[in-house]
Amino acid sequence: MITLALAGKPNCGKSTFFAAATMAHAEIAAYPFTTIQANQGVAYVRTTCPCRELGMECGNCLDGNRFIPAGMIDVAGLVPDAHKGKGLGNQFLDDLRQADAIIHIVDASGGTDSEGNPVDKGSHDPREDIVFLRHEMAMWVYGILEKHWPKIQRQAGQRDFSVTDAIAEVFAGLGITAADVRSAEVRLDRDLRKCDDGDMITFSSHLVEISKPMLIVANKADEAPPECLEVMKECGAGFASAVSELALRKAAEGGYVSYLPGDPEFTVKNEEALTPAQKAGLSTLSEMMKEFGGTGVQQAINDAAFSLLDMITVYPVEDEHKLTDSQGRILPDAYLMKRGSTSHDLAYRVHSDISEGFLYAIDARKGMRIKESHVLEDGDIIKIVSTAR
Ligand SMILES: Nc1nc2c(ncn2[C@@H]2O[C@H](COP(=O)(O)OP(=O)(O)O)[C@@H](O)[C@H]2O)c(=O)[nH]1
Ligand SMILES: [Mg+2]
Repeated sequence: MITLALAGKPNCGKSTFFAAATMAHAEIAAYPFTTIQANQGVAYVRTTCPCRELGMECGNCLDGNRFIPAGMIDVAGLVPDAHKGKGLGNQFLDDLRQADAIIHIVDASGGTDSEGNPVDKGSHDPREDIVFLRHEMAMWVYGILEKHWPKIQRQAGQRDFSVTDAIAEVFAGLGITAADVRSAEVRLDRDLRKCDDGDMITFSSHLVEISKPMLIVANKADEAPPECLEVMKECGAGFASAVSELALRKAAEGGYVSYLPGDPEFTVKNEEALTPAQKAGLSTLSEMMKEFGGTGVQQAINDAAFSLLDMITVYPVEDEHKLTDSQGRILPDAYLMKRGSTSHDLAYRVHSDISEGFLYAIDARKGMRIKESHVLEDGDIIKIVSTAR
């Protein structure tokens, strides 16, 4: 399962986003450090289920929309200089370890200062928050590297000693791979052995960018002044209103509206049952969604999975004709896999025994045998034939 971490300064809306995305309870309040311990939950990536197109009803999707679980972590608010231990910095940064990608929630309304304290709307430039988070993360990595650097330098003179491998070892527990280190080295374009502190900081920021890709989400879009929306757009941010998504999911749960996370609009089910205040609330929501094409919460999760992490969806089956598992369930599983994954990678995901006994696979859509090196495509339905059962 992929894991997405919600990061950002206090009061930008992380816990609201988390509550909406997971529909789990999280404390939501307008003062810093509401979330003391990282909240972990399950959010869902939305994709089109193949069943409709194949003229079937799989029973595992909602109106042809498949929701695939992804881990989500609500990382408590990061303040400037968190890497020096300010706020609850190091603990929060540690939470980012498990993350495959980071969704950086930014308060696009400009109504909170760099530490998350309320200020007049539009008076804080939200672009500063983007710079600050990148800097914090780079300095966090740099801090770790700095500690290990003297020893690495001492060993660097030895024959057969790889500085790259040594750095990779230092960061192994943080989900940073040797390939990430090599890519960061290439970007830096300098001999690591001859680097000064400035180079090391630059190297650290490359390493963060490569190993923890980040999506910028301009939250509180519903109350953001136009000039704030403009600057966030220039930064390539997607817009969101976590508070709207939360309200909608609750309204849907209560049976007031028809809405699936990620829909561009919703429909009111029972107009008469609503109070005038509820009606007015839903009407404001509807206007906001028209302006932004939805609440942006599901879009952010999907962008993180499909654009940032470059995932595809693959459906393993045991019966390539009926597209079922051994119990007759149609398209029982949907896996998110990195683009470029092979049928052998899928076999491994299903079970290591299946992968060890791999004979061949069948592309169920084409009814064709495929080799273990065959690169899978988005929406593939695959049967693995293995000596293992
Ligand atoms: N207008 C608006 N307010 C929001 C939105 N998301 C969160 N908030 C409010 O911002 C405040 C802080 O939210 P919270 O989720 O606790 O932020 P956190 O500290 O980052 O976890 C609360 O008063 C929320 O209701 C949003 O999309 N729009
Ligand atoms: Mg919070």
